[in-house]
Amino acid sequence: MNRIILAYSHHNADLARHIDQQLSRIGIPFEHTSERLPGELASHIAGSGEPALILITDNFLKDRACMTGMLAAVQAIPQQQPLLFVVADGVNEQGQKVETHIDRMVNALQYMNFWQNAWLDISTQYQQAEGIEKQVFEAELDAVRTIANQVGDFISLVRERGYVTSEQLESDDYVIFFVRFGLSDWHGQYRRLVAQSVESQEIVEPPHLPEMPLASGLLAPEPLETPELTPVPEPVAEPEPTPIPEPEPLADFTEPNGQLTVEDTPVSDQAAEVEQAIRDAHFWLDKGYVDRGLELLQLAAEQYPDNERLAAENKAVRARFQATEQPMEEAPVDKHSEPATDNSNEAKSYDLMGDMAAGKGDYLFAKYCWDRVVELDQNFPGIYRKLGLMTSEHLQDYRETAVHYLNKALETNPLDAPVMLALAQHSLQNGDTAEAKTWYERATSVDETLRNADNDRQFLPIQQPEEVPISVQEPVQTPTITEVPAPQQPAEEKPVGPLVMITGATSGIGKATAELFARNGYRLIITGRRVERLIALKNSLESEFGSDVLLLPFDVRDAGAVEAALTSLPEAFQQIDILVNNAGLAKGFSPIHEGSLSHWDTMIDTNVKGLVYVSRIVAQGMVQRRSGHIINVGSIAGKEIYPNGNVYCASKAAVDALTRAMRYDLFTYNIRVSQVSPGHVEETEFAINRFDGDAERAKIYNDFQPLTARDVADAIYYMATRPAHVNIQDMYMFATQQASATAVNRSGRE
Ligand code: NDP
Ligand code: 8X3
Repeated sequence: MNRIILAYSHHNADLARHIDQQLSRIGIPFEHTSERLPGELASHIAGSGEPALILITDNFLKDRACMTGMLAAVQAIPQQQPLLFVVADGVNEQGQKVETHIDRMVNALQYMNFWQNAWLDISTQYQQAEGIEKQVFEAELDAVRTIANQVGDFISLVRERGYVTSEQLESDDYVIFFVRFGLSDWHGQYRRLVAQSVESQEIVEPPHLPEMPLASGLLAPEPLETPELTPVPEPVAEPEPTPIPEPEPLADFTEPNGQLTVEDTPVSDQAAEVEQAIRDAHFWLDKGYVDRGLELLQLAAEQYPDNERLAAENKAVRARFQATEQPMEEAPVDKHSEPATDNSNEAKSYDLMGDMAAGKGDYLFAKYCWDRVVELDQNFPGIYRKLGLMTSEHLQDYRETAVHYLNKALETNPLDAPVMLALAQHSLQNGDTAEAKTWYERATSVDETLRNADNDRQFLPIQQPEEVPISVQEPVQTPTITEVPAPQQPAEEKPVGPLVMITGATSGIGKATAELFARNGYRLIITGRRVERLIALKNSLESEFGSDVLLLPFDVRDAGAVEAALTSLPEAFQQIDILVNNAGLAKGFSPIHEGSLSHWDTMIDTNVKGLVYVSRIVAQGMVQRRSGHIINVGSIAGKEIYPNGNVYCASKAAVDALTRAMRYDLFTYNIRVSQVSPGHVEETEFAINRFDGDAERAKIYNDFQPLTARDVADAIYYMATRPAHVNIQDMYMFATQQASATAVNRSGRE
């Protein structure tokens, strides 16, 4: 039979020997390999074509010799080739146990930081070195940077391919091992052998193992020596034969894709992980890296949304740190925290690291480094500009982020022509030629040298050929044939339109509604949590329709934030004529006994409480002025229920009831209250949010034509533009192919 490569860091040789001793009882032949020179371990694993068991420990993940080339080596192992990752405790220099965790991506962060710090150490030496020594350090920097870049991906890969902990490996007499390496039939024998050797303390002959199931095309193994048996004590008097229980049928540990199934985290493990996450977060918070600490808590909260300890900690930490009103990145002034100069040195090092990475064309890593600079010092000179220009040019997948950086750069220098030119390019890529033209003109008004034929062709819309006047022989009172369009009113003379505020304007129905009102001359307050989206929408509404737009980012669930935003509006935006309560969402699709508390809280807090927090304040001004219109975005889910819709339906039923109740409260003040209740609507992020980002499950509109966001915007606009004496109570609307919440004609788009 073949061998199995047993790969590990030399620090963990004891554990490797232990596994070997246990399994070699039935002749499993392991070939041990641990790191020597950087990359050797990786090339051994990749080049052998043998099944492999890799011990992932803290030592392994922090060892340059182990990690060099490891990502590529594991990527090169074909899916069908047996591979088992075993995550086990590492050891420190004092021989004490060091736990290894990779079950959350937060854990990967720890290793990414480890390697970045290693990089920083070497970069300090590099800066001081000269001549040949400098070259040596440069090579070192490259190698360490590559690992820093890859360690996160490596951990993701291990998680994707499946792993077990060392305890899981040993449980039930190594059943997972036998299953993973295609030796299920032999587990019973192994079990009997273990039982016998425990009972009788006798040497038991190992059974003959079959050929290992290897991927086809792999080399035949060398003949193997019979493995040595574990030395056993002197034979003792023959014991009573004990009946050996028949092995139970093996559990199926493999999923269709061949990955190991690791069971849901048991409650006790969860508690330990939660404690670890809280400790990690405090580590950063105490050092003054508030945003990183909060991020760790947030990630943990996403993983364990129902964990009360975590929720309480999250709340307490946020209250403590966010109440200081310091910028998130600012370190609290604390005599234990690192002095400010440390931050600025670290920022400089990351900046340098980013420069080097960009110089070598490693743009993702450059972005990562410069993002860290921003984290350390938002005012680091030129950092947003560098990020914006580099991301625009080289990282197509980060276009929205690039626009955010560029806008931040303009905050520091509003006359930065190359930045404006880059924004023009983005507008063009978004299909917004009018906006592209505006940016181009702004850029060239600052720096004329940017104007050239290529740029003109790109950014200036093709001039329509002027109409050639028809020369008429007898030019007398001929009636005009073509209708002359009404002269455009110059922008500054445009009448000030009514003011409409739309919550949740960053996507879907809210965004379409904002565009429709802007197109028709309304002034707008657009709200939502995603600031970059609001900036982009404001820019496009301003350049396309010359609209007057105020962006007002806040979370509707946060009563304090709602109040703060709405009671400090600039004077020109204080008199809201129309409020469209649109912000809302569905989370989850489970029967009541399986629903998630956090999903329910999110829906009730957003769809119901958020709507009333906003309405309460806006309605106060309307009541004073005795005019206004509130339009709530309800849903057919508020009119009828459907299986698994429970809390979402309830929240929209609440919107339905509130619309009618608000009407009673407000009609004597001459205020209109309406609702739109749509069925399925596409061009929204509704489904992807409901299914927590699962794009497959979110494909619910493929086989019929639902309403579009614009259809709902039309309905809202229609209600808003009826004569003042008309109050449309509700528009209950479906796509033609949908007759009720559950009756959808999914026979294809008509
Ligand atoms: P989208 O997900 O595209 O839009 C939801 C909007 O709500 C986003 O702009 C989002 O902004 C905002 N929002 C969500 N949570 C908050 C929050 N806590 N604070 C502030 N804003 C928030 O979906 P839709 O356009 O479909 O959804 C709009 C409304 O339409 C919702 O009320 C939904 O229930 C309703 N609806 C949707 C239907 C559909 O099939 N799509 C059908 C019937 C009704 P950000 O994330 O930036 O904060
Ligand atoms: C959204 C429509 O049917 O998914 O409110 O609930 S539905």
